[in-house]
Amino acid sequence: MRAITSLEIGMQAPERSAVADTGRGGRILLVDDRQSSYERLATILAAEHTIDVEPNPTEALFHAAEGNYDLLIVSLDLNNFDGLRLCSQARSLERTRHVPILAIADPENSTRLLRGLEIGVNDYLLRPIDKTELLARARTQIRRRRYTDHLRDNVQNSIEMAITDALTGLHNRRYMESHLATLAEQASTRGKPLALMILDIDYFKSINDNYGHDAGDDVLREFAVRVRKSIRGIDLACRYGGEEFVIVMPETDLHVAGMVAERLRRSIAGEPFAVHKGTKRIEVTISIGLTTLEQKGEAVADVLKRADTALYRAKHDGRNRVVS
Ligand code: GH3
Ligand code: MG
Ligand code: MG
Ligand code: MG
Repeated sequence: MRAITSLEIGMQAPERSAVADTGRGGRILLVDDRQSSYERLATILAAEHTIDVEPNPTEALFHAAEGNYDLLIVSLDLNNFDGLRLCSQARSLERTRHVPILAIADPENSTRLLRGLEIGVNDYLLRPIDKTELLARARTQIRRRRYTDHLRDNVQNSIEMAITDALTGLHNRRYMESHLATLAEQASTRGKPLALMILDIDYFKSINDNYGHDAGDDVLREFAVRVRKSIRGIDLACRYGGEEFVIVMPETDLHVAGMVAERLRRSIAGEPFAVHKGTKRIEVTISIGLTTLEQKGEAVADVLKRADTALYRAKHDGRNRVVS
């Protein structure tokens, strides 16, 4: 076997992940317009991967973006087309940005390879291609691709967990507090109204006491489902405390917010909640304290306090009602 001719650049080698990944079973797009070349490469790679061949470089980018590939192998010796341009386009497109590229070139094109490395080609091979080396390099890139995807997913999950309430799937209090100030500021600068309501389940403690904590959890989950159905995409709903929720409604005045609150109250009181896997149904009501941003630049703490005072009155006046 001849000496390995190419360098590896790009990210640091991934740490060994918990589940060993062989780098096999990848999806590869091979962009090469020389039949003798791509037939041989495809045959070699097909032993370990699923491989699509695209001889037309102008079509290749489209396929690369649509195909969810683990690796692009691009010949830089294409007829009438600059394989490097394809590589750089793949690097700039959102859908292909993270897909590794393995370039293949004739030895006389090796200066173009250097240019390729500069624009983000991850690895390269010079012709004639050694079978073992091609397979090894493809596996390495595919492993790395999967590992970085896995890291990216983990980061995404951590972010979501940090802002989401695990029981209900609504936003948590921390997220609401960090966003409420922004929403209030936007409302102030745009001269738009902003409504805020605090919702509290009535006698929730007795639901727990009478039917058990699991039944209480079922009620909280179902409550969140009904809340989601009653609000718009731009509204912000969060679990503020145990059985207390906050909904923030941008561009909504007191009159409209009052109708939303009333509809929500009825959607809770009007349909009993199934608990214990549907074997039991219990009546639930909520009380709602509603307010709006009163003046430009008003502190959000004051808005929350006013909603809380209204909620207190709703409780005091007999529960299962909206007070503003
Ligand atoms: P009120 O009508 O005045 O709001 O009465 P309440 O019983 O709803 O109010 P209280 O604040 O006394 O009780 C709230 C209860 O919510 C107490 C607590 O154990 C329960 N709780 C808080 N978080 C959870 C949870 O995640 N799951 C369950 N099942 N119960 C919870
Ligand atoms: Mg209470
Ligand atoms: Mg309560
Ligand atoms: Mg409460």
